[in-house]
Order: sequence, then structure tokens, then C-alpha cells
Amino acid sequence: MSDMTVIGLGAMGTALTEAFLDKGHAVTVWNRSPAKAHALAAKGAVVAASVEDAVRSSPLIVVCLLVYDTVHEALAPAREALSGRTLVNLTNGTPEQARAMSQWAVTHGANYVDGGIMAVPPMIGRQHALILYSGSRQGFDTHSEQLDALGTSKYLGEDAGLAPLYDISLLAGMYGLFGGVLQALALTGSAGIPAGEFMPLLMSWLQAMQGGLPKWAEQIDAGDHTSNVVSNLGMQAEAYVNLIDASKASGISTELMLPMQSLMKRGVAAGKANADLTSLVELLQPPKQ
Ligand code: FVH
Repeated sequence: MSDMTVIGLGAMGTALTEAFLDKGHAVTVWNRSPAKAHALAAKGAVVAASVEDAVRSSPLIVVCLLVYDTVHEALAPAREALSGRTLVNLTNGTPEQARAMSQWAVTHGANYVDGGIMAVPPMIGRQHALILYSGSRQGFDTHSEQLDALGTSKYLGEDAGLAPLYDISLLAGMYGLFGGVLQALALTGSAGIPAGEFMPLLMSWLQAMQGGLPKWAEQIDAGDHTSNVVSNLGMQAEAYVNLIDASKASGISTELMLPMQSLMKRGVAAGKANADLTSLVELLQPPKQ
């Protein structure tokens, strides 16, 4: 018997396996393309001949595949073997996919824990790799010590959909930031300014703006977007036009910038010109009943 099985040996599954091995655990692995297991076998992992053998080898099954459809496809031949084990699925997906997978796993007698990895493979095994978990409390508590080998574990609650909800929300913040950074570098780059020269300014500007985010949270939780406003939406919507015009004048695509402008315009049209930018969150959400 191994301590855990890792199913999926892509960039992330390989990093997860290495972190378990580094902590001295006995690990069984399985991957669709067997060649990816060779290097791990040399480090001490046991390579299972089939996905069913892999599941039968351990009480803890960690899955990290490309998408949820892949997980269903890969685990189908091993479903009878899942009974009495804990299935931890670290594949990226939606809250709905996680809840459906949880139901499927519970039907087959497994404890189901969904997970969101807030780290890239080289970070795995270190404290700053945050791994979000939700789903079976019993399954998580039984294996939390082993899972701590992967990074800092954070359990969010019994609803399996919570980990992917936090995961995609954190990714939404990241992609918003990355989109803005790409636009900034396209603008400065078109004027011949090297990215390396502009980046320190951009980083300190973003850090300064980040300081205002706790106030955003307070305003959004209170539903009050009009007290102590220092940069109202009406003013920001006017200034934003310059960002679009300057991009166009330099031949730079505005495709990343236009959706925000459209939301700002909608906010102004809805009478929020004197409110803070935080008021736009209500326009993104479905109307309150
Ligand atoms: N790598 C990263 O930076 C991010 C960090 C945050 C979390 N993500 C998510 O982790 C999942 C796996 O990502 P990955 O980086 O390991 O991805 P790949 O290196 O492309 O490996 C994909 C594995 O999935 C297997 N696979 C694909 N299709 C099938 C299938 N039909 N049946 C069985 N297995 C399948 C693939 O097998 P193979 O191609 O080697 O045979 C790999 O094991 C993912 O959800 C990220 O969003 C990573």
C-alpha cells in the first residue's frame, strides 16, 4: 500500500508527486502516457499498470488532469475501487462541475474533496503555494497532514463548489491585472520605451492602488458606494476615453479595454456618476429579487 496515489503527471501532477516524495511518502502514480512516469519511478514512485490498480493502491487519491471531462473519462474504469477512499481533485473547473463530481464520487462511496491550486509547478512544496480545499470535512481532516506537503492548505467548507469559486475569482483578479499590464506595455513599447524601464513604475503604481482595496471590500459589503468618494465614476469614465483614444492613435488594439469602458458608461447611464467605481460590481451581478 502507498500513502497516496497521484493520477495525472502533467507539469502540475509531476510537481505534486515530487513534493510528496520529498516528504518521504510512498506514492503510486498513473498517467495516460506512461513515459511521463519514468523520471518519477527513478525517484521512488511506484508506477501502476492501470488506473484501477492506481486507485486500489492508496487511501488518498489525488487527481490533477487537464479538465473535468478528462477526470470523468480517466476515473470511469476505477469507479468501483473508489469506495472507502478519499478523492482529492485538483483539476481546474467550475463550482458546478465540482458539485457534480462530488455527487458522482459519493455515489461510489468515496469522500470527495475539491481543490484549487493557487501556484505554478515550481512553487509546489513551498509555503507560498496556496492550495484551496472544499468538500468532505472528514476526507480533508483525515489527510490534511499529507496534503500539507504540497503547500499551505486552506479548507473553505463542505460545499465542494467553494474551492473552484475562490480559485476562479482569484484568477479573475489576476487576468484583470495581467490584461492591464499588457495594455500598458503595448502603449509604452510603441513609443520605444523598454518594458524593463517602465516596469518599476508600473509595479509601484499598482502596489499603491492595491492599498485602496480593503476600502473597496468595506463599501461593497455595506452596499454604500457614495460616502467619502475621492475619484468618482463620472470623472473616471471621462478620463478612460483618453486611454482608448491614445491606444487607437498608436495603432494599439483596444479589445482589452473596451469592456471596462462599456461597463463605466452603463454605470453613468444608471445614475452612478457621483458614486465610487465599486458601484459597478452591482451591474455585473444579476438583478436583486
Ligand atoms: N501548470 C500550471 O501553471 C497550473 C497551475 C494551477 C493549476 N493548473 C491546473 O492543473 C491541471 C493540470 O495542469 P498541468 O499543468 O499539469 O497540465 P498538463 O501539463 O497539460 O497535463 C495535463 C494532464 O492531463 C492528462 N490528460 C489530458 N487529457 C487526458 C485524457 N483524455 N485522459 C487522461 N488524461 C488526460 C495529461 O495526460 P498525458 O497527455 O500526459 O497523457 C496530463 O497528465 C489543469 O486543470 C490546470 O488548469 C495548472
